Amino acid sequence: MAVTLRRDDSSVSLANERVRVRLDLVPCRLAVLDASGEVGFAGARVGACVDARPQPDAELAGTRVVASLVRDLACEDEVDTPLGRAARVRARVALAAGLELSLALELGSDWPGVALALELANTGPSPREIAGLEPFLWRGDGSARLALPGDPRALRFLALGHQSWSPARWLRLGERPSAPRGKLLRRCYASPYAPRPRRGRFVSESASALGEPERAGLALGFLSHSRWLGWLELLHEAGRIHELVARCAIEGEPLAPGATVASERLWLGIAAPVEEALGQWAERAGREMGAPVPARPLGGWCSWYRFGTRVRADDVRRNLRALRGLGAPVDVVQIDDGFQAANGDWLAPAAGFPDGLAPLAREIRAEGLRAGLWLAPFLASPRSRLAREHLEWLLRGADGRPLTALWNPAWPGARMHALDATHPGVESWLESLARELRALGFDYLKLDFLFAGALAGARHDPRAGGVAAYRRGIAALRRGAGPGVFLLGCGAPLGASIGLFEAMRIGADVAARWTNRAFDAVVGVEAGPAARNALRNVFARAPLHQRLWLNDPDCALLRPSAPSAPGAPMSGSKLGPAEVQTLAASIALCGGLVIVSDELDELTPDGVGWLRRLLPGLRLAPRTGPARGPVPDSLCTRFDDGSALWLRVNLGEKPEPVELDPRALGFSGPLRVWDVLEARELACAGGRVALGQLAPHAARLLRLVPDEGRARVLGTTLHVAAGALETESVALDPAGVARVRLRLPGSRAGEIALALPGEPRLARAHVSFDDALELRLRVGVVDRPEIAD
Ligand code: 9PG
Repeated sequence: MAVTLRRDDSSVSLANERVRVRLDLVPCRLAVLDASGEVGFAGARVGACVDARPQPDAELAGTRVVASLVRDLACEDEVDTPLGRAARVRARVALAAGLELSLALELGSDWPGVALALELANTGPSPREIAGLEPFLWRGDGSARLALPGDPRALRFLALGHQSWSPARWLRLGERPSAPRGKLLRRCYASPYAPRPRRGRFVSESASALGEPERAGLALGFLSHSRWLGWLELLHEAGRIHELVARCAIEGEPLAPGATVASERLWLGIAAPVEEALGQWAERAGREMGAPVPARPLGGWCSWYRFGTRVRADDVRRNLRALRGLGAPVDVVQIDDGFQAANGDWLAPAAGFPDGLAPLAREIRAEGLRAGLWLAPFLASPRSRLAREHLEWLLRGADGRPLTALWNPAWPGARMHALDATHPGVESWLESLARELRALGFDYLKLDFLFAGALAGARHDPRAGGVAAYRRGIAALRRGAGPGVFLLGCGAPLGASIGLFEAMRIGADVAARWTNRAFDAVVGVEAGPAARNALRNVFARAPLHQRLWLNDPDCALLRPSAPSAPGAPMSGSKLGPAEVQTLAASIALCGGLVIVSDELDELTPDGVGWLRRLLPGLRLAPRTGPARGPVPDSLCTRFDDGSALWLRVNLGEKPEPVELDPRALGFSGPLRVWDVLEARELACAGGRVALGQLAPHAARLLRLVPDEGRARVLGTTLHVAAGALETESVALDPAGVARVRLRLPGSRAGEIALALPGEPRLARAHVSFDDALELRLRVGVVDRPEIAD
């Protein structure tokens, strides 16, 4: 199916089987609707905010001008675009005296939406200040229309959150959105130019979704993130939406006569259901920005959540040894914050690392593992040599003094400055720093507090904005680290990071506690280190996995509940067994990194069992269930063998009734269901199954296997996948002997349960093997034996 391009005196339209795009010429108005005409919008405009600079934390200042008449049109049936072959319409549009826009719309044959590019030209005689560009400006006036099926009161707006730790939530209209308190906290958790959210004004960074849960809705998001920060704003009152806008803040110098500035490219799509919107956008943004997504996730160990800044070389050594004894497939051992003399002086070791980092990196690599190191490359303590010797490298505020990027009481002096990566000295320093770390043996870098690299401020290169500076800095680190390095972003501005990282932290820090209300209250958003805060983002941002990077849900904490040991502040745990299990199962279904952060020798056999079952990671991206609450409460991963893993959690404080609806998960025929956490089969006739009440903070994890009348592994206790990863083949011969081939890296011991055709009972066996096993199991003569070939 191709794209149909039509043009008449008053409009031009592009259509495929899924969407219809119409651009009215007098005045310039855009409509994108699905094939039925029931989902989408009409009457959207494009515009700009001019004759002012963008101001931190404020609405875009200046004069708002919107496109009026479309002048020249150029239509092309097939062109190459960053998203593939597409039809394209280009238009020149009058904006205001001395300013002109050019607009491009691209639609591919099977795209569920359109890509929009906007460029502003200064056609006047003098330089002009441009505060921002507005590639999508929908206002509920005149003939403008938002078409969204369902009950308008049930609409939700996905607020994605600026950086890794910022909350991502599906907001109800009328709800008061949370916002960080005060300037310094906003600097950390929100993007510099997006306005402060309040009742009636929702803000989402980079991308968003709008619609009623489980119904079709809109997917909106910036596809490119090369230079400018972009966000979406929704204004509403008394249940009515009156404005929905996509904006980019344009930093840097005034636009010279004859010069042009482009907005970041925007995606405007229709998602059915609206829960698919985030994945729809992310898939395209990842493609546009060339996201280097590895084929396989990593598993490993991290020092932070057990040792904090007091980590010592011996702590790492001991756990490295314990990992060897475990025989589980791990890839990386990562040293976190605490090894450095000061933030900025990354190559000068702290007292706990008397021999420096090189011997430790060597020991880790001698085990065949990646050696991982944390660092916050854009931060510098005022006490560091780096800041003292290179004042000119620091990002400055409007007053010309080095800006305070952050206040973290865990560090000596607490106050941190940010580096300006547009300074050539910083750029080459970052490159040589990464080169030296690689030379020490580190090939996995957890780059943290990255928001500091994209802050608003006065830079050495006045033409570069925060995003350009940030991307230059990360590029310098990657150049220095060389090929094969694995970069994990953390505390990172998500949009600006697309295309730069193998993996990305997508939520707040975990902690060995469920909530952290005191921290959340001080900060104003749910960003305090706590299992619940981390998990909410895992459920909200699950669709980013494999599309933008590997998601990092943060670490598994498998230690038993216990008070902290005296003098070891992060050693205990307040998590109960159900909470540990919910955290572990959610990390598994996330499909990305699986990193444990316990003292391994302190784990109980239960904890060790969980760790073995989490590794290797599942790899696949789950689908999220309906966003009925602040975040979806279920994830579902489909495997190539036709089976699925379905996780339902209760992140709330009241028991909730749980129901399994196989149809909603895409199963239509007969089904057998294995309860992974209880290691037993559940009765399921194929229809909905009531699963009783789910206690607060608890989880159900089920494996769904289509019953196709042949012998199959229904469940195992070898891995959370419960058979989906480890079953290579099952064959049943007429004599009633089942041949089962299992393959799973590591030392394994556990149970397998075989479902046999026409036989309600399971055949169970205890198995133990390293890496692979071929098992012959006498299961008796069965009704419809299969002939093994
Ligand atoms: C090391 C830690 C761990 C952790 C990171 C990050 O706002 N704050 O003061 C703040 C402090 C620490 C923090 C996040 C915020 O955690 O996510 O995994 O590496 O740094 O310091």
